[in-house]
Amino acid sequence: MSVRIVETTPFQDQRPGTSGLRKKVAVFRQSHYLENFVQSIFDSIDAPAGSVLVLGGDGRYYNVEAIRTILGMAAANGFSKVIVGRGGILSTPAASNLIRQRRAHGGIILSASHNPGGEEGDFGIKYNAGNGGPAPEKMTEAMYEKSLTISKYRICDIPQMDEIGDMLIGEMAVEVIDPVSDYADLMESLFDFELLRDFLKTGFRICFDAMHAVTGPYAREIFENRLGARPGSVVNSIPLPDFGGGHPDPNLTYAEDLVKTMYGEDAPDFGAASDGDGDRNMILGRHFFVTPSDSLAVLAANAKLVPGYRQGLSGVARSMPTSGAVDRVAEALGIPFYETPTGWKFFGNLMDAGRVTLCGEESFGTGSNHVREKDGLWAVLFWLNLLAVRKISVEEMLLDHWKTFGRNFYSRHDYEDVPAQAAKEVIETVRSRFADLTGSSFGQYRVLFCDDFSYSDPIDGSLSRGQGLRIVFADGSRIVYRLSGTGTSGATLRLYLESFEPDASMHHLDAQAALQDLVAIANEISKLREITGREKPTVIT
Ligand code: VG1
Ligand code: CO
Repeated sequence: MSVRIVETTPFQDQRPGTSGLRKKVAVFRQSHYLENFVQSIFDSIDAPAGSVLVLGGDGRYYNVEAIRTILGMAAANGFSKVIVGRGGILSTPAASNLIRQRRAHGGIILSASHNPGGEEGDFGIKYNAGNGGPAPEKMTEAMYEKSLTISKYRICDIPQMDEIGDMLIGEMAVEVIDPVSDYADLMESLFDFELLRDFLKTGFRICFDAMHAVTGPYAREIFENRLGARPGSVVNSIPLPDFGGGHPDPNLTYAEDLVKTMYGEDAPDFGAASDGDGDRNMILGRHFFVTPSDSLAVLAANAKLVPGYRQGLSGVARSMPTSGAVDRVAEALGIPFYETPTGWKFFGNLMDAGRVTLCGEESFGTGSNHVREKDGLWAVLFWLNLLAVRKISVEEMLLDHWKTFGRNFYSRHDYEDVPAQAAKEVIETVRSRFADLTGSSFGQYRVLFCDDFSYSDPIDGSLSRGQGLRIVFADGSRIVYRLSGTGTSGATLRLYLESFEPDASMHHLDAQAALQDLVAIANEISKLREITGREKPTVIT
């Protein structure tokens, strides 16, 4: 099969965001758009001839077409083999696992994660390096630079076929694998499946909502086939190219069906959901919601009860906007704790260096060093394993945790699709007030310091600036303002709020009620309502 060299011209908008390049499907379908970016990846990663690549995606619209294009380009760029999930499917954590297990040079994951899919929806592409983790900023910037000067790309044409099977494209082998089995085996090696089987036989009822996204086949295999959960415990389990028209984002707003089930009469004991590409998780008990920041803290505090973590944790890390609940656990356990910018790519170095075992983000992301991505089903299994050992409800688990460590009330308010200029103005308004805010008071809250968070990676020394504006109060409460790096239309402004409550008699309070003063202060400082004209957030988590 001959290699074609195709002349092209650069696009100006191919800078990867928090997690890869995400755009509307229509943008990706412009001729040469995908090819330019893929060639920019290949030109940046220094893969020696004969390298192996992992390839798969979350099954959204355009997944299969993109896979065909990338296979042809991989063959033309000298890879010896591409390992592809059957039907083009690989969840993000499963892809991370495969890269590591098969010692691939890296992998390409096609996903826009929690963003809506379908022809009118979003598409995305990201590169993960040989450790299985998202390319670090240095590498994504190099890809962007290449994309600005690209003049040609290399591709082999491959024959039209209904389904991609094992084949040779020129000298390059395509190996099609079962996307589920290796991942399910990995889960079985970390958690006590025997205990879980018995636990589910006692009548403990679970509901897992795959949101018509990639985790459906994984969850059916793990919960129903391997653990014997009642058939029907996994709902919305068939991946659809448009996710059934929904927003595959596991939170109280978008996982509406599950929330209804878990807050309804005769609710199951445990509910969970995952996102488009399977790396996020939401945990619910009967009539009870677990904030992701608390979830991370609970897993860290109880990790030794689970086989894969019996030897203890080397350390923990959280993204800056994530609540400080896990910091308190780290302190009690006497283990190191790290605070990184938003995005899983910042955890990779810490995990590779053996500094941390568990990591988490407030955005429904939790994971460990078993792979180099956050992992939705892993978090769900971790929770189930803990509940099976401790034999208490989800709510009791949290009340007990707060009694020991105190409660970090926490919430994130998202203002989606705000005109970019207005979102920028809000951020600049806050920044311009830094000097006069420091030392001033708002009711009981005295401002200790304000800054624009920057992170110096303790392993490779790289510096990342401009990672979110923090206003930190003397009692440890915080307000954080940040612009999203995953949206595809307008800007999404995120407001993160946190306060600490040591008094157990206050722990039952609703987080929104507990945080209402901070919300008012956050609006006052930023003039968010006046500038954006928005009366309330689009999504509250
Ligand atoms: C969001 C979350 C961030 C997460 C990222 C990718 O980014 O806030 O914590 O790592 O999505 O998650 P941003 O820049 O929009 O705030 V996923 O599941 O979309 O890959
Ligand atoms: Co995701």
